[in-house]
Amino acid sequence: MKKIIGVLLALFVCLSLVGCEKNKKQEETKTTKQTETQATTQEETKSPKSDSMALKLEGTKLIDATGNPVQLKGISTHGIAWFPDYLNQDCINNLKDLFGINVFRIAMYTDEYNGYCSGGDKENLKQMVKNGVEYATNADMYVIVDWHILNDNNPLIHKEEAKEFFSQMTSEFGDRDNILYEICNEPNNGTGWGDVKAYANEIIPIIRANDPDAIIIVGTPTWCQDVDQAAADPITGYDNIMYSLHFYAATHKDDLRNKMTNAINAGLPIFVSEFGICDASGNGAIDEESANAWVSLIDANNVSYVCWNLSNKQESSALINSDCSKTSGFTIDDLSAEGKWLHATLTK
Ligand code: IDC
Repeated sequence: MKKIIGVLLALFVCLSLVGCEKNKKQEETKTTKQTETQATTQEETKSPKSDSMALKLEGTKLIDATGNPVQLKGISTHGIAWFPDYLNQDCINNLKDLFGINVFRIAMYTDEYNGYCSGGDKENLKQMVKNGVEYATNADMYVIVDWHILNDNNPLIHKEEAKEFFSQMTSEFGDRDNILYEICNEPNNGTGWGDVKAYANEIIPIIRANDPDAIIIVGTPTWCQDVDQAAADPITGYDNIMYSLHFYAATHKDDLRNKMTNAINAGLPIFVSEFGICDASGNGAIDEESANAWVSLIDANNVSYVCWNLSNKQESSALINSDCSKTSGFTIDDLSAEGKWLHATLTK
């Protein structure tokens, strides 16, 4: 008898345990379902992504789908081949929270260290760009895919690779509205606007075949200072084309600021897709006075701007202190002098 009672008791305990486990599982499913529903409801109350993030140009100004002016403010990676580890979701979320930025630029060098056209692993570089785009998209941010020419001073040098690259990127991302394509970082060393324009006229149709309306940013001669040349002879036949002006505040002052004003007055849509507040080498002393003069002018014209660079390299344009090896979770204390200036500027 005792034996039978023992067996029954054990059976009872077993059954109750199974029951508990089942309830727990049901609870878990419920919670997951609730989270999914919450996410869907939030998605539904937001207008669909294509409507909420699409950008277009009205004259020289960027506007959103409802016609409101948009100013993008953000951070550029250093070359992703040098500093791949900053391309991670936590990092992008962290930069968005800390600096309040809404755009992230992915700089893929074409001709420097392990560059796309100079012996780098093309597939791996493309994958990094794609990952960066996904992270920025997950964070509801805009993202610039930057074909970062520099050593290769004329974009025509690697035109064929550029065609193939932008064709692939746009076939992947052509239906997204948060992506901007920067087709050549900085033409330099005597490359004239004629060559840049010829290049642009070949790359733009390739992008447009897959993405009819993305903002396309075209570099200008002399490391993106000669916006006057583009203003005198802009690209025609396409909408949503912008022109980049780059400045390094300790080197470029009133002369370049005046050039920017004149080009805007002449009707050229300008995008400052890269700037630093040190000198043009990316190093040297920072010049906050000149930097602040730039920001006043930029804000007054609602121009978008992106700061160089996300790294802890020992150079003054690096935003992270060189002794900080984190790749996310930054606080103000981890920032360099330029990083602290950017933080103060973007959060005031
Ligand atoms: C610099 C980096 C530096 C790197 C170098 C490679 O800051 O660490 O060794 O490129 O050539 C630009 C360029 C940008 C430069 C930056 C500073 O777009 O690639 O980055 N700069 O020199 N234009 C003006 C300045």
